[in-house]
Amino acid sequence: MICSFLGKCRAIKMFRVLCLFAAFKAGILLDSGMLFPQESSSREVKELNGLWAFRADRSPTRNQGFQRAWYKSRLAETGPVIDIPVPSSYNDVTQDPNLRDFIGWVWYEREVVVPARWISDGKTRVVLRVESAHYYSIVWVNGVKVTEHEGGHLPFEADIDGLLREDPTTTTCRITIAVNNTLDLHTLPPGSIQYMKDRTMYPEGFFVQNTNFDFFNYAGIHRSVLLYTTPKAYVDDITVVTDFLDSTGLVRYNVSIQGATLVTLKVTLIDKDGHCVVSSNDTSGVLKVVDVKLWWPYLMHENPGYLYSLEVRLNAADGTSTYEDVYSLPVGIRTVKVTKNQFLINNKPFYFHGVNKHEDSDIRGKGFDWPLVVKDFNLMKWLGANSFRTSHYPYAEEILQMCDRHGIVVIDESPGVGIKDIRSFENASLTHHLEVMDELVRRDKNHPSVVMWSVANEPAAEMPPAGFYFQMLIKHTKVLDPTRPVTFITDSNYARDKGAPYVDVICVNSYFSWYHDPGHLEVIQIQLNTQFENWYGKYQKPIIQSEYGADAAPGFHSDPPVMFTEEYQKLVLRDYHSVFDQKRKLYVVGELIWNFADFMTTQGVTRMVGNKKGIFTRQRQPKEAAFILKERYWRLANETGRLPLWTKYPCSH
Ligand code: BDP
Repeated sequence: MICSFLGKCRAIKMFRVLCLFAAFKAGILLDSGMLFPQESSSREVKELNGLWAFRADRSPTRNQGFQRAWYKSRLAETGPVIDIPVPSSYNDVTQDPNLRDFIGWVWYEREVVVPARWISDGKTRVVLRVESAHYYSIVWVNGVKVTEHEGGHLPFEADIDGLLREDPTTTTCRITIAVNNTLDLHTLPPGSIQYMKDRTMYPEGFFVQNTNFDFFNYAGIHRSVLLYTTPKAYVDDITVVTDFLDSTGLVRYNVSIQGATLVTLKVTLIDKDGHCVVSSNDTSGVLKVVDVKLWWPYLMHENPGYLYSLEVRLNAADGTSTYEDVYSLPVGIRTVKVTKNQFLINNKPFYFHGVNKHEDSDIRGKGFDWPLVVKDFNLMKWLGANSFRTSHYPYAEEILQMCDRHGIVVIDESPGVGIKDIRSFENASLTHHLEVMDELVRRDKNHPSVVMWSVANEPAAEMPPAGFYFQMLIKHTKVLDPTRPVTFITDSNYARDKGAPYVDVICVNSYFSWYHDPGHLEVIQIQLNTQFENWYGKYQKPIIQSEYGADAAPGFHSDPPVMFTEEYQKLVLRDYHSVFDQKRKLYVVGELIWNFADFMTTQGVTRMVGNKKGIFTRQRQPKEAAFILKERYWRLANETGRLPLWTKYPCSH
């Protein structure tokens, strides 16, 4: 009896391991890694944040910088420069209205002292990395072009030690980065430039950038720029996929190595207390973790966000030198699955009660800022939010690391927002969109907090090419990562949506009593009920209300409530919630408020200094709606989860 039971268990375990292998093989198609730069006994990191010299190319063609080769000498030698902080958007840090709305190339420059040993020992690889610059970037070191990159929200890098060694007498190097924020029909997000040629109406050279998304197109170097080192033989990438059976965790891993063929490797999984749990000497395999501590979301378990650390230690030698490289990857062991009406984490139903965010704040725009990140996490935890969506682009990797550690669940979204023009479904767009998904999955695949990929927000999914476009995009993403569900966020009619058949989870945005039937709160419940019944009736897939909400100018009050007051915002929420409460027992698996905080948009008659649908102001102070949501989210957590001990008194935290 026991034998056959154990045999069955082994067979199931074997089957699990085989599935893990299959999932994994596909996931390692990407040719090189993008491991987060990390200090270790073999690696150094030098952040280049602070003040950079800066000049916007205001020439009519925006091309003077290239014509006059501004990268060839110090920027200050070819014209006036100003101080601009990195990381930060450049738009809101000066008093110059033309720079706020500037479109075209801007030039950044910084001189850096490189430690002499990085160059002299001949064994060190030096990498220049830009965590994100919006939108198109070209990078020179000492006047020599080292890389270029399209896309504003993901990192790119270049090996520069060869170049530095060309002149070993000097340890100072000059880094020049030209960044262009112009969007066209094939960029992500798309946009178009419109020239106004009627001289009776517009001045000479007048043009505007048109976009179909609702946030300010902040530009510049938004995240850290850094130099980091690795030995010449190094750990280039690590991929982990996890599973568990009963109390045994399974960590399927693959390490890819560059710079050497003859290596010895030691891979060790270490628990939070620093104890070695299991180790191996193979570059790939499955580690079995006895008495596994699973990674759980915040408010689903009393010990959320449990992370092991996978230490990879490589030793290699060539004819002349020996190399050692060490990299430690945080690993959370958990599974994600979707049934026709549930979203399962570790085989338990998970209900998203969370927020949509933006990377946005006063002065910095989209610039990365630790105090802001920490404040936002504290607010999310105060609110009882267990999840957020990275609307409408990939966020800084440091934010995902925080999510891993705090157990905040993430829907990780590509910058595919505002795809409304039929030409943005052409091959050039699809090719770029596929590349962006490669870059996104390559960067974020190992984060346990990331439970779903979102390939786009509210594309014109009813247009004829949308079916093929999304089929390709979703298939490709599933090949890159077969372990996570894929979605795109829809706002269109369930009957005409050409992409919905391919997604795993239906994510719907709707704004009843706001964009439709403005002022009529009484339509919300009936229309929302119809929305859910239609989508579920047609597709039988779990549904997330991925956006809902209403603008409220903080401090505006009225009873009876009218639009734009805090009372109206609260009532919209109340009516949505009553339908969520009926449907979450059936097939609705989540609700994400639009938006966590007020945020800046392009100027227009429907936006009064930005979008005011935040439940917090842009300065992160609560509107009345925040308290409604807080009360609800803690109630949901009490019903569905297991709270950490300190949450007995949540108000004090
Ligand atoms: C949704 C969009 C979001 C907007 C929101 C709004 O996805 O980007 O900010 O509408 O209008 O449809 O507030």
